[in-house]
Amino acid sequence: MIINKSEKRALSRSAALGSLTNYQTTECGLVGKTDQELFEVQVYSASTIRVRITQNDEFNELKYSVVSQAQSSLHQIKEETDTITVSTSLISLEISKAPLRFRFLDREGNVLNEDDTAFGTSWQGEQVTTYKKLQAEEKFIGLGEKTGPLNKRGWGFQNWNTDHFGYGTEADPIYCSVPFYIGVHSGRSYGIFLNNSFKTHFNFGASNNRFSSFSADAGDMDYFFIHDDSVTQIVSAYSTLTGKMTLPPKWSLGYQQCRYSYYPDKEVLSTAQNFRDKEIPADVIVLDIHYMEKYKIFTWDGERFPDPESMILKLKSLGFEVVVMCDPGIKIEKGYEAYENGLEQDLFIKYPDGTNYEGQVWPGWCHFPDFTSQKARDWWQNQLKTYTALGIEGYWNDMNEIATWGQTLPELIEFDFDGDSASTRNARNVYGMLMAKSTFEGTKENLNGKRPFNLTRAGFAGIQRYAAVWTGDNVASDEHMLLGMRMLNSMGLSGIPFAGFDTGGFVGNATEELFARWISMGAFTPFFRGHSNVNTRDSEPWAYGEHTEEISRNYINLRYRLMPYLYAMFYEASESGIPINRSLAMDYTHDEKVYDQAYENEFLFGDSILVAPVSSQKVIEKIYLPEGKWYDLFTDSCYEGGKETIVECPIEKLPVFAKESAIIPMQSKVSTTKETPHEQLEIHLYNGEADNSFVYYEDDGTSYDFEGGGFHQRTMHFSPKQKTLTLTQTKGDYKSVFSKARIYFHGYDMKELNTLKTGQEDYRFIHPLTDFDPLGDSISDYYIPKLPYTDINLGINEIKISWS
Ligand code: NBV
Repeated sequence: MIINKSEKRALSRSAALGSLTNYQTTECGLVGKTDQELFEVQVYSASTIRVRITQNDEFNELKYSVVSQAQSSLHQIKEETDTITVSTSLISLEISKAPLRFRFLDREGNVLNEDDTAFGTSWQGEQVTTYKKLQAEEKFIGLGEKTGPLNKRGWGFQNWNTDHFGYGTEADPIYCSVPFYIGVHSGRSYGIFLNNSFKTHFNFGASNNRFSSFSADAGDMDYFFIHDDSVTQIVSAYSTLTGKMTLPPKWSLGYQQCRYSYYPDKEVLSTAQNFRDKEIPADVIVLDIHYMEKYKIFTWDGERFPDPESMILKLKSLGFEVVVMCDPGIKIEKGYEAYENGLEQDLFIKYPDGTNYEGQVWPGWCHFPDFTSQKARDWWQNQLKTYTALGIEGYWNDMNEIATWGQTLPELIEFDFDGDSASTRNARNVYGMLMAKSTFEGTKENLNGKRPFNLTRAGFAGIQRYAAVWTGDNVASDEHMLLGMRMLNSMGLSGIPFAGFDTGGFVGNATEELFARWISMGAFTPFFRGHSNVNTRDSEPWAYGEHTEEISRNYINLRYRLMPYLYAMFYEASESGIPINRSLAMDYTHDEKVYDQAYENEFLFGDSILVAPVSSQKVIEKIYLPEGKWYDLFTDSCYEGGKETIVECPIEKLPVFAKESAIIPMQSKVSTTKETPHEQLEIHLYNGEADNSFVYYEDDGTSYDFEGGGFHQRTMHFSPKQKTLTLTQTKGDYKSVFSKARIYFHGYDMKELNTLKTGQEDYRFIHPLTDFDPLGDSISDYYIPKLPYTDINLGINEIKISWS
């Protein structure tokens, strides 16, 4: 009996992509057909090729993630009997004709990634999956905000934005979905971004030893394949595809203090005042849901906050900015302005019969604005004026998965999807991102040229264009603290540079040691905020006793002193997409040790500082330093890398190292990012063999003037062979706050630098905790003895320092 193809499909449980019937070349690639499917290959850049396959007559185009365009004249096409090859200068995509399968090779002809020959791309009902042959020793990293290990080989994940209070260290899915991962094998790497907002599934050789796969519950198979020489370049190419973070206000890089919730206004003010009295730097106080009247967004609780305007002014005079909680649920209540107005303008999400959906959340039964429509986004912007008019410049988008009691937003709810109409099935994963977009673009417009700070819990690929992302309701435990580090590193690998966690843990109570360790690590994360749940113990830096307070002060001070370095890293991230927190898998991709569960949490904070997260229980720990020389940031002891090393890590001392040849600009102590530091910039130069460059960047930190040239930029170049440090002529017309610099030489023999001065004082990155230090006499180990230095005047012209 002969069974034709459609009968076969009906009978079989899974049907794979058929054979090529015809194709034609296009400007950017080619488009072709099989009996039942339509497919297209488009070149986006030498490193990025898109493949899409559909069983429909045309492709559907998801509007929300990809911001770049396919390019012509970057590729060549060659047809042979069994194959068609589309190649760029970096990738060859070999397409076999019968059956239609895709194989990606590098320019030397090595296989990077190939379809499983039998399954290729297959359908089971509406669900579409692409199966890729597992390569020998293949590792999988990235995939955004995911729990589990750094190397996700053997694990499976789903993307379906979900509110997950106190999620477990292996829970999945949680709040934010980024369907982008990086595969590593045979000394090479590649990235795959699945451009589909339905619920998606990733299998990295979980429960099988044959394939890795990625699926979407419906819609097209639409993926971008990225390959370049390094993981860093792949992440950068992904950020070209899905967009870059714009520079946030500098104050948002300072320490942010949050609590669910500070109220009344007196408590808010006294918390802010405490930071100043205790000389602990901070920039932000966050107002969680209790500032609202009965949790109704755009209102204030009149008893707790009778005069928000004057409270905000007082906070500003103390050097604090305010961030306010924004929940999407609009309470159904007669007379409530946002409700009445939203109803009138008909902008809430709906059931198919046209009635507005009602879901229960903090304020009670609510409607939800349809952020997938321009009309609702405009409305939201207008509503936000109530905050911007008060001088509020920081916004926090929460519960935007959408979270409702019961956590099961019905799948039949309808969304505008910017004119394309969609149901919960394809709108849920992008809803949070579009709320964040609306808040960001709206407040940016309302603030007339000032940069808003925007934070979100839910997001999708591209969220970095609109908001920082934090990892939601984590738990006060050592495992969660270390998991948090891995999650931020994974988010960095997935295009989200501005990421953070609730320092100290949200659910449950931290111990003194846990808080101390967590805040030390938090100082080395892009978004640095302490936060904790209602009904937990107080969790400010001073709430855990004097010793922990001192440790907190030390590391927060260090964070502020590192601001010139950190701000330059933010600038770099906004330009190239390279994250601030970099898993060691970025720079040391093919070093097996990096994936070892004992070392997988380690990361580089910017170019040159390595942080080894350690639990709060440990006073001594084995860490791994990759190849090269590493200097203990606090003692200057030099370690040879490429091996495991035992280090002391009493609770006062987090293992932090400067990389050889590092150039680390720092400033004097300040209590907020707004305070002008001492006019003398510190430039810390570490001895090493490799040449190194650092792009120094400064601007006013608050406006968008940098877009029109209002910045100050110069490259610092260190040549160990020539024994020179060169500061190029400056670019841009912003005047630096630093008129002088002192260059400190680390790891140099004093004699070698006899042309320079010898330090008169001991140089310290952190303050020794004299009264408390358990190491007693060995305290001197925790600061650097004497450093040679030289002073220079900074101007706009090139400066060259040389030593003999
Ligand atoms: O607004 C209250 C909390 C907030 O503090 C937390 O950071 C969010 O992740 N919010 C969730 C709502 C409910 C938490 C149980």
